[in-house]
Amino acid sequence: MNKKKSTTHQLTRRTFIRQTGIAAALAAGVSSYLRLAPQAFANAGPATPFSFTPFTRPLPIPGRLAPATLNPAPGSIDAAVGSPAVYHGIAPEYNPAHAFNKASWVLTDPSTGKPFAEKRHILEYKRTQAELIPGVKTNLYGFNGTVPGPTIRARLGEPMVVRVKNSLADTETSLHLHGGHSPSHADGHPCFYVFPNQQRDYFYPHVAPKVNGKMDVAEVPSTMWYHDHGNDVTAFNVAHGLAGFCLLTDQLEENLIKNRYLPDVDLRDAAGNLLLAADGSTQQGRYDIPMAFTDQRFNADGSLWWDPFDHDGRIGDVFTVNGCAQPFLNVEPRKYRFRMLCASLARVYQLRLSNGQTMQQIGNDSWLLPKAIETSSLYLNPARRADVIIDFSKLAGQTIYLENIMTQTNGRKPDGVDPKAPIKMVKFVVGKTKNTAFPDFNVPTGVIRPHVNITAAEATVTRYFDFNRSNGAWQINGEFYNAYRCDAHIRKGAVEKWVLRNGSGGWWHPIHIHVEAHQVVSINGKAPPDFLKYKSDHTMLEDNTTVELLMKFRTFDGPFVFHCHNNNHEDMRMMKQMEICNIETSGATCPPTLNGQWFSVPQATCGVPTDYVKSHPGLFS
Ligand SMILES: [Cu+2]
Repeated sequence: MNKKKSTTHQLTRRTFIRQTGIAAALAAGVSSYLRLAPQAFANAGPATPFSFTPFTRPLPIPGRLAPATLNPAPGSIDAAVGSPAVYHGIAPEYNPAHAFNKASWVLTDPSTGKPFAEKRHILEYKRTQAELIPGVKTNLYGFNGTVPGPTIRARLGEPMVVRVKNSLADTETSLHLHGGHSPSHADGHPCFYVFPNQQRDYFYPHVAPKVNGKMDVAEVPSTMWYHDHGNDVTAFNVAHGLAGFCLLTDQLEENLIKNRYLPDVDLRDAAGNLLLAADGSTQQGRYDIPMAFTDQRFNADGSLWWDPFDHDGRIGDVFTVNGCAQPFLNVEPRKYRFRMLCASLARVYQLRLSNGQTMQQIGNDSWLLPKAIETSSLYLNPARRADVIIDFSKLAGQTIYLENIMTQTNGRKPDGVDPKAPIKMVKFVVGKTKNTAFPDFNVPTGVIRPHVNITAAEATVTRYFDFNRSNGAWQINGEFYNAYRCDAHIRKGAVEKWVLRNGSGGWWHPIHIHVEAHQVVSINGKAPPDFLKYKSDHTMLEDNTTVELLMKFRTFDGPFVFHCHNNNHEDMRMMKQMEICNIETSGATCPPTLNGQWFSVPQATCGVPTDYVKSHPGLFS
């Protein structure tokens, strides 16, 4: 019943978009149609009609994605469109002729001395039900039925195939590994659909760009997350639960763990043996806890409140962590590592501890920082991750809270920080003793992960992107997103400077750029705060703000996107497509932009699935 209501809304919007020809209008750059979609709800929505006692339920820790046998095996079927097993075709990396043949990127497993074997998994989009609020059943979408989805455990140089099944009857999906350095076909391009009742293999090589023939330790991600990225429907799908963590280690981070600079990412006994779950998956380490924050709003029947015509950005009035409204967490009096993720669509958080003590931020977005930053509060906007150490060692027997002091009443931007109006997010109940079988850890005072600075002098191309609003929807450089248009044709190997500008006085846009980390150089002409000086996979573009950033494009060619990660803005077309061309030779000429015609290029050349648009000419019309 609940889902029916939500689904009806969604279908209404999608049907509305298609039946009214909005997609065609968008493609043509026509904006007058948007008068058909007024800002029916200028405010955040009606208050959630449930009350509950907070901090009565423990923080859920997502399980790990279990290993799976894929039958038929990846690569064993021809890339036949319509194949019930692998709809969009096999990852082109299985083609020995492909430039990114997977064999050349596999690292040696230090525990066996042999190349890593390929890991295989299944992620199924399915309907599920959960009690985000105690006693209130809410129909949701969940990867493998859980909210958040199971945590993917990855290793640098260990290839992975995730067979994605779409068991949602009525929506096209696309899976994005956010903060990952992945081939185009597996990057979650919003139009590389997995259609209802179809499946598709995503190949993740889990690599970092190479320098002098070796993968660069400075580029290796730690805390990625995955979420749905389907065209038009990302906001609805993410709000309904389609998000999860992906935690990756490399030799550097494994050494940090071994030398007790960081806690173990996996659950082990005191002798160091991995403790596997019944399904064969690894489990989350004792002192390393992921926390995904969302804000939700509910209808009286328990379903999520959803306004299909809210293009401001959805703001909830119930705060959940890992799918549980205001949980508690029992901790020992010692240090913990928390991987915090803002999985909200539009809400910005400023987090602090209720006792005023500081935290050590050791990572921003996917990457560990070169040095820990001591801070009394953490800034988290949509899609941002903060990798944080909290020390409970002097708090035995006490209780403290993680609090949000940022107030926000609509999706446009936060109202501001109000230290006098904290919202308690998590209650930490500190025990009196700690388990001495497991040693303490202390973040290194020296370098955690090195950072290689990109200098402005390296940039050979400068691009300007203006983020603006047009008749209630969202544009970049005066255009709505169009999958048939290439907005930035980029030479692989190039260093580029991008200037992101938001001249509006009333809107914030967190801009996410796929495939590569970027380095923020300046915000309104000034140096960024310390935690933003290194690598990011998105940048918050506040109102009346210009951000300059540098990025290098490496490893992969093909189409990728960049967009606002206020998912409601993204769905209303604040997105652009870039194509990275495979000609690295200096002085050589890139071929003319494919202008969205990449679907007609053989997959071994362009790295994208075969023929998906050609067989579905109605997709964009
Ligand atoms: Cu935006």
